[in-house]
Amino acid sequence: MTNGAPRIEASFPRPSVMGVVNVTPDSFSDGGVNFRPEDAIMTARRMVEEGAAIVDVGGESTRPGSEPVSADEELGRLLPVLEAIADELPVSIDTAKAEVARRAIELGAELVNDVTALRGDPLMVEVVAEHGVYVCLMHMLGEPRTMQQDPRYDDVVDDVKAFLEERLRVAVDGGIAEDRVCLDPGIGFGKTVEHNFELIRRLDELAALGRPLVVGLSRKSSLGKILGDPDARTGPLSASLAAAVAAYERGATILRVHDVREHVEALTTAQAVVG
Ligand code: HH2
Repeated sequence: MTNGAPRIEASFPRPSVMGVVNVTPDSFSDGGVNFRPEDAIMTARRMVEEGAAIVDVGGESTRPGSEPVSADEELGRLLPVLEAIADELPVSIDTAKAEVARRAIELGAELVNDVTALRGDPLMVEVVAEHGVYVCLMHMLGEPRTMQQDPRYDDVVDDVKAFLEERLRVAVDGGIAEDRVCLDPGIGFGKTVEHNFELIRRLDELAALGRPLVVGLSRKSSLGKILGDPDARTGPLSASLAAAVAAYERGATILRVHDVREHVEALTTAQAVVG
């Protein structure tokens, strides 16, 4: 991808679907399913056939309580997959490591999905700026190992908005064109069930930052919890679809999901109904 690529809004019209491909043994909802490269490659191709605008390929779980993996381990998982698909399909790389992002971009990835919003690796800003790729900056309170231990905010929406505004400024000051950037409230990353739903309810306040919003609610435990299981670790597809449609109606541009076909159908319908 070059600096002459279209604005992110042009590449991802509202609503667009980002399919999740976790090349990990331990992700919270699909851990192991796409751990073998051949399975990940097949899943990615199927997701694009089903209507995903991009597939988000990750080699490190960020589920609550997870431990980080080394860059070598992450690349060992990702390279066989990226070598097969990154040139053929629209690919996003889900990593906080500049070295992993750089290798993925060289193989054809067009978006860097950094759950640390450029805080995890001091070289990440430069890698994104230099290659002119898209970047998703996500809010997270704390770090995955401990983030769900009693998260607190003054006002969750105001706090997340201020954080995203600051990270957008860091990105732009570091040479990343603003029209390459999308923002994400980071559902489940240092947030209670009520925090997560308040962020969706008031998503228009985050949309006021003027950048496209990515929202990842798919299968997250808050959905299982509101359906009556206080110990839920995941949520069902039905709840994921309802939540994705609610987020779309409140301004989400890209919905990050595990079940692509169902979400494309639900969002196409929502778009036809609400315009
Ligand atoms: N959620 C997860 C991972 N990456 N990236 C963005 N931008 N937004 C999200 O909400 C988001 C994300 C967690 O989901 P998953 O990838 O399925 O699980 P794991 O982190 O356990 O691999």
